[in-house]
Amino acid sequence: MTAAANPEEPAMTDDPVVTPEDGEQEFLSATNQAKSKYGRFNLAIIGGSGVGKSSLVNAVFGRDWAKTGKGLPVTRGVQYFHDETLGIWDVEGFEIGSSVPPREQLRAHLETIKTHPADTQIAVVWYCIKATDDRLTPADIEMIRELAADGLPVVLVLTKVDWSKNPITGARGVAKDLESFVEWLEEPVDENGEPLSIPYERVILTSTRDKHGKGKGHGLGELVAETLSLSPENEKDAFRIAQRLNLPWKREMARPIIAAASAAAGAAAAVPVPVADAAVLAPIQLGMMGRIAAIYDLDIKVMLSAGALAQLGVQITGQALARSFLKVIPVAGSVISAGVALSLTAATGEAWMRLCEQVHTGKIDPAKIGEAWGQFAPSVLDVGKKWAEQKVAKS
Ligand SMILES: Nc1nc2c(ncn2[C@@H]2O[C@H](COP(=O)(O)OP(=O)(O)O)[C@@H](O)[C@H]2O)c(=O)[nH]1
Ligand SMILES: [Mg+2]
Repeated sequence: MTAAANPEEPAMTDDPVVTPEDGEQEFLSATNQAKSKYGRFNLAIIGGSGVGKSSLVNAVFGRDWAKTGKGLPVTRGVQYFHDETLGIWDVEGFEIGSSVPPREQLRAHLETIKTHPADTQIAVVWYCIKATDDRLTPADIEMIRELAADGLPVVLVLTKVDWSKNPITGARGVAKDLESFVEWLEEPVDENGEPLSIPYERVILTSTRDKHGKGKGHGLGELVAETLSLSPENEKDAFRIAQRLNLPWKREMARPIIAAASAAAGAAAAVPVPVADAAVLAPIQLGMMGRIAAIYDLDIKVMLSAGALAQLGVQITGQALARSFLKVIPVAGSVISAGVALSLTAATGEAWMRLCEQVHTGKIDPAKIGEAWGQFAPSVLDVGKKWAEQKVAKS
């Protein structure tokens, strides 16, 4: 169909205002800026070999470092595993039979860690004990005091908890021994019944699987909530990004980014833009998408290797969508007004956020993100909804 055959159809142009390479650049620099703004979250996990430290990291952060063994051996009993968004200090707890007292041993480890760069410094500590141990040793108590003396917030994590289900009420419960251990931990006393001060912030019972090696685990949601609340203010976003259990936190971070980009798109179309020039919105939309990708900690390199990003940039220029939208909603006119630009961007941001979620949770292969976008890309209906929402908001 030519423009002449359909005079109402705005003139088409095949010259993209934004080339795929520009789009890719826009996306990547937004991602990189976001990543460096949020930084890396560093957690120390202390506990004997086999207590389940690696399993916890895997369950909460979705990193399988234990198997790859790509940690940096820092000193005997201390390893540092890291990627862009997460650093784990894996500390093997007290070596039985060591001639150095536990407190001094840990002191030495902490001093070594302090010689490392600022972006590797510990935010929170998970001190791990097997739930079946059902007591804290004097060495544990000394080490927890040493950590707190350094100003580090300590969560006492009981691992490998074996929950049983009451067959009648369905309530989850733990063995009597563990129950009394937890009671003691809530208000520890010495052998004379005198109160003991052991400066952990919270006790959390966890498991990463059931005793048959199955299931998703328990107590992990509580563990991430507590870790977030103990994290220093300027490291909370880094934690929200590094963890993989709580998706609503990520949405809470993404939504203001979508709102800001939508407003920027509206401003860019303050003087209405012909549909053919819809690509002026592309840099705004791609920047928004890059920032959202950072929140979901998506592996940009994997996405790039598939050439998917360049392809996306073309799909997202929004021309086709704008054109179809304007056709069904004639009152919008034949140009992209501020309201239409805003609606297009809001719908695109929302769709991209949902796609990122699917990739993040492993439901979509990052290498296939280009194909998947076809299913997630906002429809005329989605744009219409956003358009109606902002009409209502205005009136
Ligand atoms: N039943 C049960 N086994 C677990 C749990 N967490 C870890 N394990 C098992 O305990 C062993 C040691 O776990 P790992 O995470 O490697 O411990 P790490 O040495 O502290 O890093 C592995 O065989 C895990 O499968 C759990 O919550 N329940
Ligand atoms: Mg391990």
